[in-house]
Amino acid sequence: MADLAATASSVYRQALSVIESVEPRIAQATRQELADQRASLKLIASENYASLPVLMTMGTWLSDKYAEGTVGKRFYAGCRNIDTVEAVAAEHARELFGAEYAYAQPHSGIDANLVAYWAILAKNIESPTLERLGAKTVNDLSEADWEELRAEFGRQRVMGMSLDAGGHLTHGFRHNISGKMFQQHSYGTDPETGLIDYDALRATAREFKPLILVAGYSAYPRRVNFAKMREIADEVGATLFVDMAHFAGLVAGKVFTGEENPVGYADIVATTTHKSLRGPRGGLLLSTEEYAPFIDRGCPMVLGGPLGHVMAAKAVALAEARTPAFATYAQAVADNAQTLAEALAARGVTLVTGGTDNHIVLLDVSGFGVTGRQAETALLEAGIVTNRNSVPRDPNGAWYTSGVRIGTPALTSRGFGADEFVQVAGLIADVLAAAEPATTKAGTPSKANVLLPAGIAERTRAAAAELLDANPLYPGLEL
Ligand code: DSN
Repeated sequence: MADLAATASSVYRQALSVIESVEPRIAQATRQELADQRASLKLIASENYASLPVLMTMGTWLSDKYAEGTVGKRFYAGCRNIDTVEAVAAEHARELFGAEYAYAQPHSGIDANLVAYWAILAKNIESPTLERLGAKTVNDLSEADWEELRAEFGRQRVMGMSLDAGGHLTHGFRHNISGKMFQQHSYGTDPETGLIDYDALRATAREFKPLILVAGYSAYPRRVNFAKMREIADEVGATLFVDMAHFAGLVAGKVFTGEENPVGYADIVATTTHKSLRGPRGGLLLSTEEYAPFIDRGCPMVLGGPLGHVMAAKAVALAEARTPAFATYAQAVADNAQTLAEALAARGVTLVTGGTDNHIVLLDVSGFGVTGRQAETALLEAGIVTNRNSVPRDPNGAWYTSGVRIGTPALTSRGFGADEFVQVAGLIADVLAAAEPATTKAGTPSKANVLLPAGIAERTRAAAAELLDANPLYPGLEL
């Protein structure tokens, strides 16, 4: 659309002036956020820039409607338009991913994962128990049977990738609800290669016998073989649940195909819609027909009323993801990650697993004498936005860490290609080489505070600005 930027400029200018008349600080923060995003090298692997049509779709009165339940079966009257919105989002999701069933309601990735877990518990634990006791619903259970069923939920097991190996909090981490509602055991990565060792994983699964085997990651820079995961799940009688929040865009864009595409192997696949998929903040579930009725209980069992305006934006983003342009984008995300990794390695930066074959590059910064937290701060001062992250078996724990996670989805959306990512790698390496731990009051090296020699932050910002100006964010959008 040729005049999209002009239309958006006019729409947002007017919208911000209306907001300003009610609460000027919010209008100001909104303007400032655009300025900040435009002026920094956004390398957070889980962030992106949604399109203007996606952003515009979120700012409407679809937000005002309650619609608990599912399409055509709501607990509120007057839901016909939300029914349309949800059905269109689900249709695009099914067709894009080739899934039997799609559920567009989860408000976030954690919500999506919780719905998946309760759907698995409902299908595999609650349903057979009700059948055995001749009960139709849990309302028909005696108090004693109800207590026993609740205890049975607490005896179930989940096995996912450990946080320090790249798994997500919701994959059974003890400080997350998933680690408290399930007995959990995690699998890590091979200490030499940093890769998933499927034989070791199989041996652990055989011993632990989880109800749910979780595959997927937040900080693992490699592809997963879902056919092998399925084989292992089948061998131990587990349900295979895949969290593809990070790499959904690479699945949608057909960069991950065959055994690297979880749809068709997993019983349930969860994703967020805002990372590599480049949609609005939110969650989405895909499943086999078998799991559909259990997932449909998501709201109100786990979720509050669906966000009509966000489901609408998911539908728009999923429609975008079905275009050839999105496939080109997804391939560029993966190609750019390779380039970035190679350029960093050439500058002597240690990479977990030695490189990448997805959109994530995980730097082990310990060789520079700083913690992940110090590296994150130094890079931010220089206008490079990243996030610190544990590396496998991290001696600095999850707060300070020894790693920095970076990713290519956002800058690829701005139009960065190989040349730009080589330059970005150089800027990162220069900042890391210059960073030094500050000294604590006790005279020891700090794990938190970092020093950068004069001028380096300014020089890096200036070099970044050239790259950013040449690849503007929302070109033509003027507030
Ligand atoms: N916060 C997301 C990420 O950064 O990967 C996961 O929840």
